[in-house]
Order: sequence, then structure tokens, then C-alpha cells
Amino acid sequence: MNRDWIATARTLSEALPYLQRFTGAIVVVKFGGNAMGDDEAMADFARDIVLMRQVGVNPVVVHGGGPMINSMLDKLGIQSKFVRGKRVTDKATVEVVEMVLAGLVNKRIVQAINDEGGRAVGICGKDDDLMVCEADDPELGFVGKPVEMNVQVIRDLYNAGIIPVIAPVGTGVNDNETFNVNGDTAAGAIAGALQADRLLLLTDVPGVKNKDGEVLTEMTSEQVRALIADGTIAGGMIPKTETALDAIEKGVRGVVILDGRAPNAALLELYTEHGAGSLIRG
Ligand code: X2W
Repeated sequence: MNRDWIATARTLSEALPYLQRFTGAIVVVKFGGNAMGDDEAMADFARDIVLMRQVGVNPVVVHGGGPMINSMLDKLGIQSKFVRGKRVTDKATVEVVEMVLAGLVNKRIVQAINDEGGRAVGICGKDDDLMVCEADDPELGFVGKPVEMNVQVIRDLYNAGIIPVIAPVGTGVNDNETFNVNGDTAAGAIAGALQADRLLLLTDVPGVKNKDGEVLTEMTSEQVRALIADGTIAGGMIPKTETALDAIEKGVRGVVILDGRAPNAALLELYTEHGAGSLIRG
């Protein structure tokens, strides 16, 4: 018999305990703009999500799209800068953010999942008042901090067999407000409100590293706080780990930071003994 088939059967068999463990689980997957590659990589991601759904997980996709916003702002000649990892967002910028995230990027992911045989529906934080925000910081303009989450629409979708795909654009407490929410922040708020079993933050680095540059596979919240305090966790990893700590505090059982560009990253994490990336638990 073909060796590959034997290996495939063995892999499936070995995955059984993990398949059982995650049946019925709520897994929020943050798909960052930097983790989105070409069409093939997008199809690979979509296939992983469809497979999760097929084996009884309730995947909820929350996406970013920072690089795609940058390229549209460039085309339109709108300048943009980041302060403490967040985009300073004026009126013109927030319109582009909404068009790119809730339009282009959201629909590309929805289509990729549907092309793999899933049933995806794309929404943003405005739909059914899912994510109500306040201004995060006056210096940042229309950058939102989620203050009220109404996640029933997400449950309604996955209970109907649909995979929700969510763009991090929020509504405001006042009429007619639109907020640009950092993708990690939105994913953390959604995972917290759903009391998710796992939050997977797919990015373009293999995980949280120690001083010697080795990836730490498992950490407690306390250890993460210590690594932030002593400067080992720095730069872009700070908002990610802070999102993780915040989500755990709200009741998420585990948060994993992993390289979304690696093949089958999300499946490796859920369905193999080794897992992938850095798992943070309370
Ligand atoms: C982000 C939203 C997109 C995002 C932005 O404008 O770029 C803020 O900075 P990634 O790909 O996950 O970085 N919002 C407030 O977070 O995209």
C-alpha cells in the first residue's frame, strides 16, 4: 500500500483524542494581515477552518488587514502613521479602513472559506451592534476601544452551521460613529465575551521568545507579565501578549500566539501533541 496513505490514516488516528477534546469548543482565530499570503496560503487557511468546523469545533474568524489598508491609503495619497502600535485614524482614514476591512479583506476570506466547502458569512462590529466602542485615546482619532459586546449574533451564526468572519470595525455609543479597532484587540474582546476555549493569534512570528531567542511553548499569565516587565517581550509582541492576558482575565481558557504562514498552523496547534507557537494559560 502507498506509504503516504498509511501515514495519513495514522495521523487521523492519532488526532482522535484531540478531535474529541475540541468537539463543541469555541475557537476564535485572529487572522492578521501579515499572516495572509497569496491565494494559495489563503486557501490553506480556509481549508483548516473548514476542517475545524467539519470535526465539530465552532471556529470564529476575526481578521486584520493593516498592510491592505496601507496600500489603499497609498493609492489615495492619504498619509498614515502609528502611535503605540495603533493607526492614527482621521475621518478620511476611517472611511478607507471600513471599506478595506469590511469590504475587500472580509469578502476575500469569506469567499476562500466558501470555495473550500464551508459556509462563511462576513460581518463587522457594526452588525447587530456586535462591538460598541468609545474613543481609545484623543490622540488616535477614530480608534475604538470596545466597551460593550453583543455576541449573540455570533452564536446564532455558528449554531446555524455558519462560520462567522468578523472585520474589526466598531460602532459607537452615539449615532453615526465608526471606529477602527486593532484586530488583536477586537479578537480578544470577542473571545472574552464568548468565553472561548481558545484564542489563536495567527501572526508572522513563531511565538513568544525568551532571551536566547527560543520560542516558549507554554506560559502562565504571571510569567508573561514578568517577561513584559523585564523587556524580553518587546515591540509588536507587547499588544499581542496584553490581548492574551486580557482575554484570559475575561475567561478565555487558553491563548496561542503562532505563525500563521506555517502550513496548517491552526490544525497543528489544536490536533497534535506538539502543538505550535506559544500557549498562554491563566
Ligand atoms: C488596525 C486595524 C487592522 C489590523 C489598522 O488600522 O491597521 C488600528 O491600528 P492587522 O493586520 O491585524 O495588523 N487598527 C487601530 O489590526 O490589522
